[in-house]
Amino acid sequence: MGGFCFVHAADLHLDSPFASLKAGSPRLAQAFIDASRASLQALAGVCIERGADFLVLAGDVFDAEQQSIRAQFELFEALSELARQGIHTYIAYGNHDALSGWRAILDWPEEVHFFGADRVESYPVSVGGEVAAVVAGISYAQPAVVENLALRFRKNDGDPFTIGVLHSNVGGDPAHENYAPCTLSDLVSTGIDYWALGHVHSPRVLSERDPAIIYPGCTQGRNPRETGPGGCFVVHVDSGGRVEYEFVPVDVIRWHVADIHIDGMSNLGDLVEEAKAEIARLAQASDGRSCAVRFRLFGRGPVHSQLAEGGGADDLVSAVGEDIAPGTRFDWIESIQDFTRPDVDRDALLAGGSLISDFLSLADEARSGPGALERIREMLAGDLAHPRAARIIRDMSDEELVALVDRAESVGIGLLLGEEV
Ligand SMILES: [Mn+2]
Repeated sequence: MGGFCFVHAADLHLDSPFASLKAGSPRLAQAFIDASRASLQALAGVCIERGADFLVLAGDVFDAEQQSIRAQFELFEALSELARQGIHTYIAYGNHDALSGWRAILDWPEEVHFFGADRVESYPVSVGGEVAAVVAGISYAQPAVVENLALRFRKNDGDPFTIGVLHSNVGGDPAHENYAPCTLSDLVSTGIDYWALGHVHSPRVLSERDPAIIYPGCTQGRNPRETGPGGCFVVHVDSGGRVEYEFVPVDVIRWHVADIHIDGMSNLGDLVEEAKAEIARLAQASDGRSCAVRFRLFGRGPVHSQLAEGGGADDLVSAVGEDIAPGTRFDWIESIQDFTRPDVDRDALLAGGSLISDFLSLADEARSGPGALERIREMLAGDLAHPRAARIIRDMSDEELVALVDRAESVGIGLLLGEEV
């Protein structure tokens, strides 16, 4: 068997509607739609430049079961170009693009292979006239697959190097829907040599080798929860079956969440300056890509009340960010979230023995650990009649809940001191 190279990507979500962005600015939404197409083209470019023999896409290529015509043609164009270069593509569908959905294009190049949903299908891959590998995979028939599909895979003695393509929640990650759930040992026990997974939206290597088990993450982040580089894995397999791989970014707009502490700042000008400096750092770290940034403000000082008087933190967005011009690089501020606290001597208030000191002790207790935070979470969620609002509280991380307690403390101090907050 000769050596070969392939590229592994997943969760392209090509026809994401960016509905929440559209409401703010149609130009911004267009910039993100352009970015999803450009990152697909960059992915195809990586396949060609790295001399890949084939491309593997592990589900959620499309965002919607009823895939948009635009996105289908973009994929058709990109994969047809790869086909002309002799590069085959193997696609398994996931929860967002299950086979039950509608398809506009039926006549794909013969180099593009879609896995069915009835059973694990295997394609032999020839390199230099010899079968170098087998690509095995299965698609979702319906969006919500609860079966452990990993158990259907099997590499037999004497089979060549085998790549398993599957959209799956491995190890019951609570941050993702629990579709086609399986365990790490389910994957290992199949004998498959490389697991090309999809579903988790950040790059994650679950097992380095024997077998390699990898989530490549999404190719282009869509919201502030999808921060950091989006890209694919370029995988080299040598003639002895030894695997080497490298993460290669293909994202066009990169998401960041940046925290700024106002302690020691005397006015809003300092804050704007710091935010601009932070954007410059993020832009540098993003290698010339456009940046979408969410700022979170923390700390205590005079800037807190200036923010309130000045119309709130969101008023700063235009002072810090810039307009989006189509086709050019930009730094866009998604939001500025204010978790700052009033400029008071908290230690003196806590020691004061008044109602305020009792209030501050309660706030300290609320932040004292996961158990205390869980009680707060349940109390808040239980008080909310609207099920969706209750779910938002229940889904909050400990960090977000602490930020909420900080904010409540800040408002409480202001009210107890008779300040306008
Ligand atoms: Mn996905």
